[in-house]
Amino acid sequence: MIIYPAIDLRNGKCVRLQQGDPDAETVYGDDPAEMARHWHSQGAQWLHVVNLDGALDAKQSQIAALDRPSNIRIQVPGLDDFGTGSQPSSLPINLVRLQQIREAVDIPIQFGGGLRTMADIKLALGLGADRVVLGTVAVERPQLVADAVSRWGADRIVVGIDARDGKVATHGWKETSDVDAIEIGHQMHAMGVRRTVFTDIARDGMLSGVNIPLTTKLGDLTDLKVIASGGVKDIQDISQLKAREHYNLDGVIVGQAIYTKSLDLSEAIRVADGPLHHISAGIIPYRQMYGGIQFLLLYNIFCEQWQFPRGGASHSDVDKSCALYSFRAETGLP
Ligand code: AMZ
Repeated sequence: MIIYPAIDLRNGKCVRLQQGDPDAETVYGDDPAEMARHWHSQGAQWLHVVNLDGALDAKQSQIAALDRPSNIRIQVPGLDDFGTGSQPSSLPINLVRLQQIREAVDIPIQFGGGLRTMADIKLALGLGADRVVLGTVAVERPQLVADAVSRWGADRIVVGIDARDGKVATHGWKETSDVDAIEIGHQMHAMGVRRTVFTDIARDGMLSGVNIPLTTKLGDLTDLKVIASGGVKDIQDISQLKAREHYNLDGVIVGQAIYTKSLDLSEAIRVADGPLHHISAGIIPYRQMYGGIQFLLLYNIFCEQWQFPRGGASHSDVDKSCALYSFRAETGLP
């Protein structure tokens, strides 16, 4: 499991928001490249960088005060054919920060926020992002995500599923769609996506613990690799996620917890780097009864615990039919 220290950028500074609220901002520094060096020195293997101004659509105010005249072309490696043939004459400040972080550290960077077109994605990759996160556009123009995966591969394109009460939020979380988080996960997997960053908005920046049920459900049901985000407080959260890595958990984003020091990044990395926990049944006690097998203990995967079998209404009921009956009654599923 990979630990991703988060560097959220607003007006070029490192900030943390609470539940994504632009008015609940704490500034943690005005040199993101220095922050990147700091997390790298603590053992970070990846960085998660968010352009909050981009996500919040505040692009117009983000033009960097570059010390070059606007008629000079910006040199972005591999971007000679940027957009329609022209190149931007100045970069939003947070994209300048991305470039500076890229120059400061040699670990991979996951970058998201405000990427709404193929040209945006190309620019972010050209400026040094190794992988980009697409949120709003996955709801509004899912085909663009599929096209991006075809062009750059599923390792470089991930979908950001930011959920408020199970529904996907967009535009810097100012809007909530009626799209279900699990449903869009299925849709994205069908379109070739293989990894998602899943954020529970209510927990983001709140140090209130990770939404483990919904995070594991997403990985389990959709087969997407899930990077958990929102609510990490301390090493217990990392251990709890690590114990559920087999639900397709690929990593976890840590923000507020490492900035407020309720979590030590190097300790988190040590726990996350440990071997995969295997949950295996081992020996299941049973006995031969009424010509069939009676299990003495059964593992309930929904409650994640061993239980005594409930038994059937008649002697001829076997454990499997009892278990199916109970499952149908409890879940309402066929
Ligand atoms: O904090 C916020 N208000 C916020 C945030 N952190 N809004 C969006 N984002 C992040 C998402 C995702 O990584 O978690 O921005 C990215 C999605 O941006 P977009 O512009 O593609 O929806």
